[in-house]
Amino acid sequence: MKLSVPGRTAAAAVIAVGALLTTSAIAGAAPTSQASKAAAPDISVANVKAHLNELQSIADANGGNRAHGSKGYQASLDYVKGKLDAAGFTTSVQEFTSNGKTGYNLIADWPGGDEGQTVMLGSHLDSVGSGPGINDNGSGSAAILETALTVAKENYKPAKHLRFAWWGAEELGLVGSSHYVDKLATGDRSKIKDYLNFDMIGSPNPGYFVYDDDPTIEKTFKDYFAGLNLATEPDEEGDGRSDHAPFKDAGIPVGGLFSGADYEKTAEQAQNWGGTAGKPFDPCYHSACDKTSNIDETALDHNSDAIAVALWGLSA
Ligand code: DTR
Ligand code: ZN
Ligand code: ZN
Repeated sequence: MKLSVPGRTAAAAVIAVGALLTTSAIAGAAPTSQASKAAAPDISVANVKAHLNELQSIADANGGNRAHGSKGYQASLDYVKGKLDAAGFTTSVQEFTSNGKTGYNLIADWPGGDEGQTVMLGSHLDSVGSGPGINDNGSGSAAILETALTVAKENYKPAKHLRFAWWGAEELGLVGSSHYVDKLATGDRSKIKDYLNFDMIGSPNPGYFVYDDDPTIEKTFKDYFAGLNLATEPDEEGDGRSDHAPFKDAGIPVGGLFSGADYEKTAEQAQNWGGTAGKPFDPCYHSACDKTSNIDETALDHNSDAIAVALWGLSA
């Protein structure tokens, strides 16, 4: 169920101003107007990378991956949960079965806000079996973890309720996120006003793709990147290919960001974004080389900050 237009319009206005001020804040200028209270803080890319280093170490210590049903996945979930518990989130672990193995979703609620108007962010935490999955999808998982920790550090108290999720078994076919949506009580589906998905946001030959599903969420992100003078393209390849799909199928407004996978960057895209034309956005997609060296820091930084701008703007 969508918010009424006025609410959406107001949210869009707050977001646009917030994005402008946030960009200036990130650029160093001091925001000066009342609207600055709505401005999102910078997300520390150094902290996001520290989470990626931890996920890399976990994979290294557990057979080289963090796949569904593995000790590496369990250790990844334990790491994220420990950080959130320490920061004051209310966490829960949801079990499911896939391919004869037990899978786990991690759900974290930030206390407060109107639960009838929940803004939810999600990323899948599992990797494929062939590698550590640092871009796919440590990048999204680490970015929303650092965003959640920044919410706590800022003691952000928005009008709406904030929920974060780390999904299991996405690589087996969106299994964890589908299980979560299937188990939602019918009345609870309409309480989720926005679901934002982040799956691969640090690709080494990056593109800047914005999901073109819900127009308000899409505008949030496009305004932010416009403030950076960065062109974006709709994520047309991604329809149905990540954890936003079950939410969209349930009628929940969805959006998100993507920096590209195994298809090749065009000459025009290289003109706009830099990087190498004729090469994949992520040459290590689903491979053993998807390690911490497989991350473009600038893309990770911009996308992490965009996540915060959208969260602050949509939840005010
Ligand atoms: N399904 C994701 C990667 C992904 C998301 N959108 C696209 C579009 C085109 C190719 C891959 C993807 C995963 O592998 O986890
Ligand atoms: Zn994948
Ligand atoms: Zn993925």
